[in-house]
Amino acid sequence: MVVRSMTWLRARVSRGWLLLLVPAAGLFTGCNELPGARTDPANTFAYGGTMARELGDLYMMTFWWATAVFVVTMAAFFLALWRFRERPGNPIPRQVHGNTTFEVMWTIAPTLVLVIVGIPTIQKLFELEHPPAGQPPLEVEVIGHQWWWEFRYPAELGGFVTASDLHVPVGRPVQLALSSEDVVHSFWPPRLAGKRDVFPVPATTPWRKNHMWFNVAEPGIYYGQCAEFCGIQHAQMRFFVVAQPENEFLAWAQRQSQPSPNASNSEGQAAFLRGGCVACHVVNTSTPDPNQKLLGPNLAHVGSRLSLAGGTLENNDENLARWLHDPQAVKPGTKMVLPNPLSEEDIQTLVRYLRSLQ
Ligand code: HEC
Ligand SMILES: [Cu+2]
Repeated sequence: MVVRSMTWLRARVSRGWLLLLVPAAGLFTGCNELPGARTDPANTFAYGGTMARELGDLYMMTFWWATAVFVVTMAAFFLALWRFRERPGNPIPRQVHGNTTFEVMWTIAPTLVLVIVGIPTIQKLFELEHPPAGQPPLEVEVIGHQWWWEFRYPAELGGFVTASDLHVPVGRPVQLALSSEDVVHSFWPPRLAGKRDVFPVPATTPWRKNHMWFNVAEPGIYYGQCAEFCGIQHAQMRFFVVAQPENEFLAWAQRQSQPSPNASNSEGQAAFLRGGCVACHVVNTSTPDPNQKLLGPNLAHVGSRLSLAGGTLENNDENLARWLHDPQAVKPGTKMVLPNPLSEEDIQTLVRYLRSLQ
């Protein structure tokens, strides 16, 4: 079998057409306008802002150097295969093992390539460490939980808390401080920035808090995902960056910082108490006490969110009822464990109540 395929390969190689495949393969893999390039929400080449573009440029620069190395090496390889192929009566070619000139050449050449790729990479690392000066960034605390993301907005905006939806103003840099409430996660908005590991940060090691910044050029919804395997529902630990014009963003922040008009609905509150939801949730727009560790998202404006349970479900009445009926069936392993199953009536009351928290 092996012998047969070697004969097959040799027959083709000697025709030389394999040489053509090499640059062709390079062109195809380097192409960033493949079908769907602009619509795939996780396409890192559909740059959403400055950070994404800078990282993309760096990647493409490395990619083209790697392609050049590949083409040159493969060309030399196939040339040697062809030039020194076995022919009847040919003597064994002169052996160049231990040739000093070659040894020096193939030590210097890769070193040069590494230096050429390395210098701009390290330069960029330092340059991209901080958001561009000039505009004060929006600072948001990001907290990873198994399996949802929490976002805490700064005191100037009201110090409110959201889950899964990270609203940001278009054009302004966003500076995130990342920490985890449990295991190691990784924050990744593919069209906006790279991945950043998110560690548990005890008070004794505050330097473990990681940071990330990006800006968004166009209004829209940008998909995000936890990129570190963090347990059974790792894949359902998503988020959405909702980029809005500054005035819309400020109006949204204003609404989030005030209690929803329906928050004090007594029927809803009673069902919330009866269901034991208060063990893990608050419906609260005031700045959270950093020492208060809640297992579940703050539900103050849950009705206004795009999704439920870390992007598992679209946020609508039907899905919320499904979630309250049996969270474990929707997202097996979720930390939302109800003390008692809810009555059909309480589910309906809670759906009405929570969905009205806009
Ligand atoms: C043992 C803790 C716990 C209890 C009790 C609990 N929850 Fe949860 N809840 C969670 C956790 C954890 C999540 C996040 C689940 C995930 O995405 O994996 C969650 C998510 C939710 C969400 C989705 C919120 C969002 O922004 O994605 C809603 C709505 C919700 N719970 C409502 C309730 C209601 C109503 C009750 C009471 C009947 C309740 N929960 C009881 C822990 C709890
Ligand atoms: Cu995670």
